[in-house]
Amino acid sequence: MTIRHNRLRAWVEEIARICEPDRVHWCNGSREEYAEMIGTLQAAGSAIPLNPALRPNCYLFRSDPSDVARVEERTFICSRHRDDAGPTNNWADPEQMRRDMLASYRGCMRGRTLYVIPYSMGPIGSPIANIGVEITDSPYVVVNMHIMTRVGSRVLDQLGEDGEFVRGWHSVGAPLSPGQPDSTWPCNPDLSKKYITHFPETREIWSYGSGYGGNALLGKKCHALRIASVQARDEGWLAEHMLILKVTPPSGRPHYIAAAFPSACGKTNLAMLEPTLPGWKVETIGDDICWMKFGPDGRLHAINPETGFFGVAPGTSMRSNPNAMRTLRRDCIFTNCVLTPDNDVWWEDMTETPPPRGIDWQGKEWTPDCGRKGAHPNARFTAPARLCPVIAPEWEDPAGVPISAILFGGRRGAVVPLVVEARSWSHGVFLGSIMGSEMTAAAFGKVGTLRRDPMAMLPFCGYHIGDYLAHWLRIGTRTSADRLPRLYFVNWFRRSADNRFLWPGFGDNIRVLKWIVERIEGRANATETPIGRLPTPESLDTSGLNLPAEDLHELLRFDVDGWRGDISDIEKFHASFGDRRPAQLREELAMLAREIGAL
Ligand code: GTP
Ligand code: SPV
Ligand code: MN
Repeated sequence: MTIRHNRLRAWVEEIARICEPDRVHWCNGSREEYAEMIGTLQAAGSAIPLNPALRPNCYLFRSDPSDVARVEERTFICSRHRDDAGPTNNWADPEQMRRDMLASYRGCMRGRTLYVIPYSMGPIGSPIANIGVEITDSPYVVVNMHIMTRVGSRVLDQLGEDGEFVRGWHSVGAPLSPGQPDSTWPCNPDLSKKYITHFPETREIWSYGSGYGGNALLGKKCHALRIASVQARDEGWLAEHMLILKVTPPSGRPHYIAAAFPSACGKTNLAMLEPTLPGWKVETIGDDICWMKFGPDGRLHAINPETGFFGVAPGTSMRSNPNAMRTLRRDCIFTNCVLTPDNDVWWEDMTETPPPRGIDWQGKEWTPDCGRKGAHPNARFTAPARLCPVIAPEWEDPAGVPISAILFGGRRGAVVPLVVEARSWSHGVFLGSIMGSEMTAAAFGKVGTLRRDPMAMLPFCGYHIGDYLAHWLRIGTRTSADRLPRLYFVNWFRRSADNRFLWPGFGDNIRVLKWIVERIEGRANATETPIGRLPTPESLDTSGLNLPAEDLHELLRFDVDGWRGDISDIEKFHASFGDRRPAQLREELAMLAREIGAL
C-alpha cells in the first residue's frame, strides 16, 4: 500500500520507532483482512469459535480479570490549562503526561504487530462525519473496529494527501521478549500503569495498558465523544452519548428522537424497542453516540457515527430486547460471556432456564448454582448494525435525520417521574444538567451509588462541564424555537415501597414515546408543575397494561418532598462549576427552589 498522506506516514514511522514492533500492517478494511485477523486470534487461543450451526462466524473472547470495563480514574484530559478540563475530569499537565507515557511506550510493541487503522466516524464524505487513525498492537481491537467503524482504503482516499484526522495511539502495554508465550488477553494488569489520555487541543488520544471496549476502541468514547465534544464546542454542533431512533405512528409521519442515558441504562433497549401498541413502529439509527449539526432547514440533523453495537450482554433476552437477540445470530464478537456445552454463548437472564453448566468468563467450570455469575456484568457483544432487523433504511444517510425530541434519563429509584416535558430549551438544558443515575458495572466504581451525570456525558465530556452546558444553552439561540427539538426528562426505573419497578419498561416505553409524539403534534394534555409538564393520567396510553391506578399515580406524581431533598445536592453540584456556572442554570435552579419552598 502506498501512503500519499505524508504527515500520516511520518507519524506512523515515528510511533513505530518508539514502540519497536516486529511488523507494521496497514488495515484495508476488507473481509479477507477480518478473516485473517480472526485466524491469528484463534491460533493464539484468544478467539474461541462458536458452534457454526448455532452462531456462524461468531467468536468468544475472555478478557483478563483486571481489564473488564472503562477505567474512569485512569482517564485524563490533558488540556493546556487545568481549568479547561473542569471539576469532573482528571487533568494532568500535557508535557508531563507525554514524558510519563513515552517512557511506557518505549519498546512496548516488541514481539507484536503494529496495526494502522484508518477509520471514519460517520458515512464517508458526510458533512457531519470525521476521520481518525488508530495505531494499535491488538488484533482484537482491529476486528472490533472493523465492526464498529468504517475502516480502510476508502478512508485513506477520503483523507487525500493532507486531510485532517484524529490521532489515536493505543498499546495493550505488554511487550513480548523472544520466545515468551503470549497471554490470550494481553494487557497491563497494573491499574496504575493504565492511561486513557486525551490532548483536546491537538486532537490526540494516547491509550496504554487496557484492551477493553471504550479504553481501546478509540473511535468510540475517546474520539466520538471526548475529542469530538471539543470540536463540537469550537464549531457549533453537538457530540453526545445518545441513541437515535425513528418512531412512526399509525398516521405514518415519522419522528426522529435522540436519548441520553448513562452507560448500561437502556439506550440499546430503547433504540431497538419492539412496540406493544398496535400500529406503532420503532426503527434504529444508533444505540450509543449521536452527532448533530444544524441543517439548511435550521433543524438539528443527527448521524450515528458508528456501524456496530458494542452492547451490554447480561439482561439481553427475547423478552427484554428481541431485536438485539436477532442481531446476534451471526458475524458477531462476544466478550466475557459463558461458553455453553454446545459451544454457544450465554449470559445472566438471556433465557429463563440457564444451561446446566458451562465455562464462565474467567475460563472456569461453572454451574448455575455455583454462587458466581457466569458472565461478567459488563460482558459485551460487538454486532454489525446492518444485521439489526429494525435498522432504519436511512441509518447511513450522510445528511443525517432531523431530530424532533431529545430525552434525558437516568436510573432513579425515587423522585424523578416517568416523563416530564421541559418548558423551554434552557429549562430542558437545566433538567439535563441535573440528571442523576445510580451507577452501573459499565465503569469501575461503586455500583448503585447516585451520581450527577449531565446529559450522560460526565465520563465523556472532553472539557469543562460548565462550558459544556453553556454550549448547550448557546445552541438553543442558533435557530428559531419551533425548529429546536423538544426536551424531555424520563425515568424507567422508579420503584415502589416494596422495591418493584413501577413501570413495565422495555416495549411498553412506546407509551411514553407516543405521549411525546402527541405533544409534538399538539394532541396530548399535560399539567404544569415546577419541574415541567407532566402527562395527565388519561393522556398516557396504558391500554392493556393492567397498571394499578396507584402505580400510575406514583409514576406521574410531582414528588415535592423528594425534589426539596434533591435541591441542595444539585446546588452543590452546580456550585462546583465555579465561575463557569452558566447564569441561566443558576436562575432555573433558583426558580425551582422558590416554587417548592426549598433553600
Ligand atoms: P452503554 O452501552 O453502556 O452506553 O449502555 P446502554 O444505555 O446502551 O445500556 P443498555 O441498553 O444495554 O442497558 C441495559 C440495562 O438497562 C439492563 O440492566 C436493562 O435491564 C436495563 N433496562 C433497559 N431498559 C429498561 C426499562 O425499560 N426498564 C427497566 N427497568 N430496565 C431497563
Ligand atoms: C459505555 O460504557 O458507555 C459504553 C461501553 O458504551 S464502552 O465503549 O466500553 O465505553
Ligand atoms: Mn455508552
